[in-house]
Amino acid sequence: MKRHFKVSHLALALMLTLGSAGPALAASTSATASVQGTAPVLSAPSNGTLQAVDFGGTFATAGQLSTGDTLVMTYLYQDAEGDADNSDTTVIWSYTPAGGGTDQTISATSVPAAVSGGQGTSTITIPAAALGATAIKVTLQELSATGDPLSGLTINVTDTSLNTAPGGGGGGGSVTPPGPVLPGTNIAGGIFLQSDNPSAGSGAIDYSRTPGLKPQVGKTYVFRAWNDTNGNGVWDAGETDVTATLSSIQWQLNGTNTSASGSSTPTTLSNHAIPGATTDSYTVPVNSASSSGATPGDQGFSLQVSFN
Ligand SMILES: [Ca+2]
Ligand SMILES: [Ca+2]
Repeated sequence: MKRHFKVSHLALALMLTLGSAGPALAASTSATASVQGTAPVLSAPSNGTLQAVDFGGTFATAGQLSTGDTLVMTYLYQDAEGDADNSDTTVIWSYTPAGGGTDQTISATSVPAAVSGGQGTSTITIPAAALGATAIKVTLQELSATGDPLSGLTINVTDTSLNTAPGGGGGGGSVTPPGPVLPGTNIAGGIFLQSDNPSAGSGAIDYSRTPGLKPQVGKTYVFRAWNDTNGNGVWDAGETDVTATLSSIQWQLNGTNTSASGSSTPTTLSNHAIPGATTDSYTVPVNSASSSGATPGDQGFSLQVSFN
């Protein structure tokens, strides 16, 4: 008890000392609640639509998205108090795989607006795994680095090729081409002898990249497409087989059959689609079963596969 009394006595002395040291204070109200500003607002630079963004990019095929394409999202950032942009940290790009399943995210490089009234951007490269996906999606939130409130609304774009809800909601005047996503520069295709059992890293000979190596009548060849991550045109170990996600395969005959025409008149074919040859394999037929229209059948022509 004695100790307790001593401390209280000391505290009282301090309070009296502090109180007498300052100037005489006027009367004061109680403090208000904390000062509040407003949430930041995002809009499309192209047309000023609120809670909307614009899209641009580089497209391997005009009018349709392809793997390897670069997509750039741009937004106008405005904050009445001058709080800095932090919306870039909320950006999530994704796609639904062609075969279904859960949405897959796409890594992005996002840059905030430098000032209120400036533009923020987010850039992606469409991955090979997005081949065949119907659409590219992106979400982001109006968010500032400081201020109260920090956040505004969430913008949900379910298809970067649309500029009106429902489905799109991008709202801006600038959109991307539509899906489904075509094979682009990072997808390679090759023609192999079926009995070579081609697979990633198998070293099986690619007849479409081996000049002078002639396919044989009666043999069965297979077409394979893969994610050519190192861009060398070779199906290396670890490069994913994407043949099954293609939307179409078409075997073709090409060229002039001079080497086989003999006493017949040479025939020239340009991307002649072989009827029914739309799967991943083709057995070169004898003359009577050939679609070439030439007397020596498929002999003398080149095989080629177009795919999407
Ligand atoms: Ca603010
Ligand atoms: Ca490769």
